[in-house]
Amino acid sequence: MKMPSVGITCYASQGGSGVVATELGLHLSRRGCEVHFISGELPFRLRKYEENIFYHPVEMPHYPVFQHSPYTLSLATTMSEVAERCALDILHVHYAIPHAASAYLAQKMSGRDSLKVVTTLHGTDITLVGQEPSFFPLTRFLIEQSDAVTAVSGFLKQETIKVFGTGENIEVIPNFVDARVFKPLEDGPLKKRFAPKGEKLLAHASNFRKVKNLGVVVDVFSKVSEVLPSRLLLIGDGPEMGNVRRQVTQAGLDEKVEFLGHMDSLEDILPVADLLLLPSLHESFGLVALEAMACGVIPLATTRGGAGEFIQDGLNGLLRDPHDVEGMVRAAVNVLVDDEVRLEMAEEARRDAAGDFGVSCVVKQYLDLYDHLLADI
Ligand code: GMT
Repeated sequence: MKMPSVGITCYASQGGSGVVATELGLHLSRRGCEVHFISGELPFRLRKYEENIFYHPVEMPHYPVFQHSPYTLSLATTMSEVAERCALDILHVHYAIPHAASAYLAQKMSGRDSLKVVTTLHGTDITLVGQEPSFFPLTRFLIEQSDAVTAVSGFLKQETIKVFGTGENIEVIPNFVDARVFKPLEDGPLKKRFAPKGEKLLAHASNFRKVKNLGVVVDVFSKVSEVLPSRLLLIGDGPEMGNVRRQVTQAGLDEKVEFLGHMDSLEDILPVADLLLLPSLHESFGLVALEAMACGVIPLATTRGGAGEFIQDGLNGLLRDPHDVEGMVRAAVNVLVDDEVRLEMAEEARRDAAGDFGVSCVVKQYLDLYDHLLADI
């Protein structure tokens, strides 16, 4: 059977949707698909040569008449050129705005009905950006025009139907983690470096936007550290960083909090933690919580959104309302004081992450979707 040739477009900078798109491309290529990444910049996890992987940058002309260069149109042109030159079967775009619009144009320009467009909804493309009045009708149109739409959680599918009144056919394909890459770490020098006196390590990793509820991350840690010797690792960067730094200093936590900035290979650092804090105001999935689970790190995540579709509270992780600081502190302390409870939960977490949310299981769902679409031709 001929494996499909797939063009993948995503945001190249750090962020869950870019990670999922890139990892999907890499795993598809290892299964024999030709994968062509088409994006403004090289996706950050695509730094080394891999057979069957190609990268096509989007050229952006800069003319004085343009106040802003129209990326969406340049992307559409590159997509249609690559689709023709490389005989693509599928354009698979991650994050609806603006990628699904470019794919729609590219499909029309190619004039080929056999070129299919798959749109994967990730989160704020539906919950925030897509609902901006200036994007709302376009987002709905693109959902309806794509040959297939997937959402990373049942929550996101229901949100799409509720808000846009369309999307009954959306297929839920959850995010995934490569459990050979994200894996537990034996106690060793790295753990000693961050917890020299055997302190408990809490971590948070994100793009530091408001939705991540960083004030609560610091509040919860502050209270946990009053009860238990502990330290907090903050991984990532973004618009809320200034506020977080001020809050940490005002709370007198400078000695206990380490700012690690952007990290390309989260898998090197995440496993040193005992617990990951993700109290987002909403989170369509919360990929980092799944990655933590694969590392045997307990996720303490938000109840608002899709995290409850892979975290079972008290069994393989913890779920609390993002405003329930006291509840989060109690849950964190209960798990952290009892190594037996923590290790049992960590083992369960790793098993669940590597199973239904492991690479093989989820990549197969995408391949089945492609097969189904291409069988209709
Ligand atoms: O939608 C966003 O906020 C951006 C996006 C990203 O690129 O990080 O995050 C979303 O997609 C991730 C990958 O599917 C999910 O794990 C995140 O939960 C989701 N973010 C939100 O829903 C806030």
